[in-house]
Amino acid sequence: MSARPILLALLTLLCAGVSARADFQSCLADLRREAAGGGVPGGTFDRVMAGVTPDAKVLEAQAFQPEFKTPIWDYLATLVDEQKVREGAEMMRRHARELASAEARFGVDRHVIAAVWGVESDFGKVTGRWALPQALSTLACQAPRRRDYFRSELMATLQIVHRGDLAPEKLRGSWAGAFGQTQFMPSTYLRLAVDGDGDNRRDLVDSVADALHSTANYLAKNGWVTGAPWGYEVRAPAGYSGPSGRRAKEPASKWAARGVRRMDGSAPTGDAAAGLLLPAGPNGPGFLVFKNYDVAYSYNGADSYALAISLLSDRLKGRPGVQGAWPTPDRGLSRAERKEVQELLIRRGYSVGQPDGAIGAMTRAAIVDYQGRVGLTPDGRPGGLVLDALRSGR
Ligand SMILES: [Ca+2]
Repeated sequence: MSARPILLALLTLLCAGVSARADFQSCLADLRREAAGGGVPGGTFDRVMAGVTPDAKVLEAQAFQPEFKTPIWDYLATLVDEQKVREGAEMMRRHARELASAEARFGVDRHVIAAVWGVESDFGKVTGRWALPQALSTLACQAPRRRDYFRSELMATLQIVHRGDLAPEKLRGSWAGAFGQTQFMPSTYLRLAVDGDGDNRRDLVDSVADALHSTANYLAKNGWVTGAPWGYEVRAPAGYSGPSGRRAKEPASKWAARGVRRMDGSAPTGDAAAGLLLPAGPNGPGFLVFKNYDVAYSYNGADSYALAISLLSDRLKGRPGVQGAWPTPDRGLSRAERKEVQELLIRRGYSVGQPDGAIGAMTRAAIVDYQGRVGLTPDGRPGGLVLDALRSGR
């Protein structure tokens, strides 16, 4: 190959880079005009967006699709583990005053407020590392899909700063823009965040009172029924093939007629509308769920999520967790057990980084290799069978 085609190719690449940068600058100029139209002064825009460049990693995060869906038992085992229950109880003691005032003001059960806080941000400890102005402007200008959505979330972010609720350097969260101790999207923040500590500022990053009051407000605005339960665990009859799901609501007593029983063997009673949830099919645990379960669902649109909130709130009240067995021979692991898997892999010479209970690409690769060696299905999933094998010294 002569030098000429290579030079041409390089030149093309260079031009593409220059034109992408120019496109981004003109998109930013557009956003600046739109923000001004919404009352955000140019100076505020420039302060928030100072030094922002497009971030390819955000686009990678948007494109990433996990290879397999997390089974519900894995999801619940890590999210509602003993550590979360212990820390939740401690945080409820430490913030009893803020929780009591949020409960009194919005009529929402304090254990549910604490459960949302624990699941969303591990009680304020894990709130995301992406700079929102950078992530949202990249998505608003370059995402292959949903640009308009991210554009309006960026506008909301600018409003939050403009109104004096937060300083620009506090705007850190998930790649998609959820942030703070409640992991609100910026538009939700604008709509539903409230001041809980009386300083007239809505600070869901550093004020626990503001975060707890705002969570309670969110749940109240989505229809929380004061004093009502989320639901309870039940057993469906063996081989049950009738209606199920959150939306198929019937009076609780009607489920009794279909053979559904509470865990103590008694029949469900009352005429409150309930859905029968069978998250792992008819051979796994079942739950009768009421309106307040739907309210938890509204926070994040998934049964796994709403169940985690509901079950954690039960555990924080001192009630037991799930009694029925999940239909799998390979149980899910808590964060402490996942950390143990990592430590035992390290002892066998694998490199998995710092053992922290968070399963990344390195740990997954190590598990695949180890599973292959001991004759387990090499799927990279950290489950009970892998832990048992490691503990037994294989
Ligand atoms: Ca405040």
